[in-house]
Amino acid sequence: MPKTATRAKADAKGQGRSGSEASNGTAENGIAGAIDVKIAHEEYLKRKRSQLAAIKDMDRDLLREMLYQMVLGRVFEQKCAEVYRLGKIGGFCHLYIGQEAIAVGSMMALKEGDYAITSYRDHVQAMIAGIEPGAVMAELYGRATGNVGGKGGSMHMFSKEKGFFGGHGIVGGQIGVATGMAYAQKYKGTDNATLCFFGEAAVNQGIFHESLNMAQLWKIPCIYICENNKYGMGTSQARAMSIANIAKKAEGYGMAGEFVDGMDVMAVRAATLRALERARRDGSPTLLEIRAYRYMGHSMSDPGKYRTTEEIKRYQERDPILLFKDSLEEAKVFSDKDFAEIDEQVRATVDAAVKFADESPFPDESALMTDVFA
Ligand SMILES: Cc1ncc(C[n+]2csc(CCOP(=O)(O)OP(=O)(O)O)c2C)c(N)n1
Ligand SMILES: [Mg+2]
Repeated sequence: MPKTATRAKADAKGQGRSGSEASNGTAENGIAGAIDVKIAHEEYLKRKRSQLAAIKDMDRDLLREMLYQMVLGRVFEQKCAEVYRLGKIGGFCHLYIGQEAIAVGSMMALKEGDYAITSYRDHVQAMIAGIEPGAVMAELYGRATGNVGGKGGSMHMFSKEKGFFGGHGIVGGQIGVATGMAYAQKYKGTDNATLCFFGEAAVNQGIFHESLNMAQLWKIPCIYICENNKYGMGTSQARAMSIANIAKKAEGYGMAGEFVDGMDVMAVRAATLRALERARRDGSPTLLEIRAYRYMGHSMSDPGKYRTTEEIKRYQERDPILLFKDSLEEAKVFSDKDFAEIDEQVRATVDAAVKFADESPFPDESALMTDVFA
């Protein structure tokens, strides 16, 4: 994508209030509407100004790692799509392309002892947690060297050692588990917290409401991150939810709630740090509604008939990686040469991951009944 594309346009109403408190539903609700180019451009500039201000106080190495992880997530998953089409990956495969700023901005604000847990759209979160890209790719291939021995596949990355507790296939299931994880952190007297990622469609599940109620009542240090990518499979949020503004739902539990621009990695980081501060102080939970957009289908088998290519393009034009690069360049933190180096490092890592998966054996027959608990 050309670098200049992000300069020209941004999103329509309701998407550009980076880091602002939840407001009452002027936000667009998953449906492509008419774009006022002037407003869109102003919003883009505002987003960039806020990124430039945030970048100023940041450590250069950390900024590089954030960009590296975003690019790694993007390129790794583009490769997943490619090898899936070649038949090397079987079963489900849900890609995260377009949403990278959410995982990077939030997880890279964590400290030792904090936890993360997510849905089936889990490859990028797993790598940020520290699971090797080769182990993630080998898991997708169903190989014995995979992250969970080739038995979980795409949806079930997991590492207790890295504080990454999956990878869950039941929509909303991880919300209850996360609440228990954060309860344990408090019970043990730590000042750690748990990040719980889930999609906007999971908000309609009972477990969301039961968990938030309990977390606020008992002051459980869980940060509920709703990744609002506008669709639950092929159903837009507008067709499935009575209100547009999910962050507002926090008010029903007396909980802090914040709307966050998920195309702006620095806004995600800032909101997560605010939530972590609350959690570490006295265990107070937070609901963050972070809006972004998934460029690919729900999974690799999605024919995508429920949205137009124009709608997808509109979001690609305000891509979070291009915006971040633009800001880093303008702030003179990195040059084209640095970007090229990062790209090269990422390509080498992804190529090595694929080679590792390709050359790894399938699990031995003798492992068929091990780790089976049902
Ligand atoms: C309890 C349950 N109901 C239905 C499904 C089938 N299902 C899988 S993903 C999905 C949509 C979830 O969308 P969302 O929560 O917005 O997350 P996204 O896929 O957009 O990341 C559905 C309905 C499921 N896995 N679990
Ligand atoms: Mg969704």
